[in-house]
Amino acid sequence: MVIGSAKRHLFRLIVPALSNFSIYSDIARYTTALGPICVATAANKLKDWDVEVIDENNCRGKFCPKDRFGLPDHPRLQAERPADAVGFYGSLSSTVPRIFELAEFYKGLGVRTIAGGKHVENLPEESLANGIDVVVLGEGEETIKELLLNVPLENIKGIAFRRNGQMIKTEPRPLITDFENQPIPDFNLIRYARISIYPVSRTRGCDMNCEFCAVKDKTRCATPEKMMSIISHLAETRGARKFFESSDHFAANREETMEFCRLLAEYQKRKGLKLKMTVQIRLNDARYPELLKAMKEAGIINVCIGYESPIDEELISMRKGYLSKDMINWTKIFHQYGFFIHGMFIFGYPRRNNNEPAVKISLDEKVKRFKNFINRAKIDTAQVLLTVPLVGTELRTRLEKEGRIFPLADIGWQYYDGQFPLFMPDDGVTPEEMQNAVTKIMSNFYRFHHLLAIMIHIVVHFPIFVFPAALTITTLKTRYITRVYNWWEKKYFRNQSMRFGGWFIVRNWFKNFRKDNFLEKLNQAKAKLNQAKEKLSRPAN
Ligand code: B12
Ligand code: SF4
Repeated sequence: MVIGSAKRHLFRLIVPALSNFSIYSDIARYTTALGPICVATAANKLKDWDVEVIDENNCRGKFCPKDRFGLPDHPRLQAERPADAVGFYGSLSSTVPRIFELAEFYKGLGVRTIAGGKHVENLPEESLANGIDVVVLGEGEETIKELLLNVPLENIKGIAFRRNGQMIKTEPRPLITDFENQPIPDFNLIRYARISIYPVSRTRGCDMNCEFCAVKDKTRCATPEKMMSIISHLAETRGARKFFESSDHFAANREETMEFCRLLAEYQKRKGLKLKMTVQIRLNDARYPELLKAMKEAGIINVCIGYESPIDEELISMRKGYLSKDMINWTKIFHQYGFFIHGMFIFGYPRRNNNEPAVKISLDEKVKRFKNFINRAKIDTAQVLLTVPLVGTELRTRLEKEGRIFPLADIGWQYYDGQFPLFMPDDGVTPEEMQNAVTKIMSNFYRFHHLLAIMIHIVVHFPIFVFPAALTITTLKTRYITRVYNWWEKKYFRNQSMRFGGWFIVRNWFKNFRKDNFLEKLNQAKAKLNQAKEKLSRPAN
């Protein structure tokens, strides 16, 4: 569609709803995805365009029209404020069916549809066959401006589109390296959302090369000062107090990371603010005490660490870059600095053939090793997910070659969230057994009895609050009671309440799982794989 009139235009950027199964739905109600905000901010600089972001996972209040599933009602949105172009955040495979559903709707109205993000850029032909006009390959800040300005498609770098039934991919767009000139992400563009956890990011890309990961670009970093200007802007204009640093590796470029931490600590002191930040970091960063100290002083309290597995054969297959021998020690170091650790694990990683171990590890033994490790390392909160053969990864290519991935016609993208078996496991283990193993580990970690532990702590520790409460009442200074409460909360309440909350999430997941016909689909998928295998092994006549 060509947009040539003089009227102002509307670009609507949609963050698609997570599936019913997602264990992230709760947290998604308080935050949003950073990429679409960056793209929307760039588009909003165009003279004739207005921009809005609709995050389907965080649509609150009475003004957002909702359909019978509680999702934004797009026909009504479009009637209220017709968009001339619609963009989709397509990084998470599990949300792709929702994108295609919406894309077909908007395209049917003649609205131009654009999508970007890790899934769609790795499989552009699929999107182009499902209602998307243009797929943006890589970073979208510059590309979106050219698209909305109607630059001829063949002259726009980093896109894929169809012409005469053929897919055309243009020359790759160079990666952004100059973050100084990037505008501050404008969270005012998101409509209907309530944000209490602000996503920010100082670095993009990662120099590691894990086999299962879709992040392939080399690391690039904004300066500590630039990052600080984003944080102070959000703190002062939007009252932001909690941040999620979504860089793949927070400590990439350690010196600059420490400098950023120093600036952050100094800023909070100067402004009398207490900011909370969660970061994603590598476990072996425990080797740098000066880094951990700087992070701690900056108010970083939660670290998300991709442990992946306590089993060496699996770590080698993944190319994680370290083995299990130091994992407990490194974890202890993070704990000594007072960090809460959210440990992220991948269960059932398929071995690479060239790495065949002498002794195969049984499924029960694997479950035991994961549980033992999580207990011994005293991981505060854990996420154990099944292996996901993500598009654009070497893992997917390897499993495809081995004919092990379940056909998408049966096990579709909506199941690509780490909670469903997506390929035939190693060593004759069934996919059902694999899924049960993970739910067993998760149910063992997140239990109802954590509520009892909380109640016991309240009763037992009640006396320690009496004196500070009396001091607070007599002096009218809250610091006495807050100090004791903060200490108690950290030591006795936080983890227990998270684990009790996790019990609800796991319970909910089971409820949704029972309503779904995944197991039937799995049977069909297995049968198809077996047929294909038999066909291959039959001698040609
Ligand atoms: C933060 C994060 C999360 C957060 C928040 C997710 C969110 N809503 O953003 C949380 C913790 C919830 C999360 C959860 C999961 N995540 Co995650 N996550 C990330 C991470 C580390 C950073 C995302 C980010 O902020 N990037 C920075 C921004 C600036 O870049 P961007 O998002 O890529 O956006 C740019 C371009 O893609 C493009 N673009 C994007 N959208 C659009 C739209 C338009 C119209 C245009 C023009 C351009 C455009 O322009 C943007 C600006 O340059 C990415 C890794 C990564 N580097 O992307 C993984 C990543 C997205 N997650 C991934 C996965 C697999 C998951 C999980 C399944 C858990 C897991 N196994 O790791 C769950 C998903 C749960 C579910 N139900 O499906 C994969 C997704 C791959 C895939 N095909 O699905 C990634 C790529 C990491 C990986 N291991 O490969 N994740
Ligand atoms: S899993 Fe983490 S360390 Fe490995 S390549 Fe991806 S972002 Fe980098």
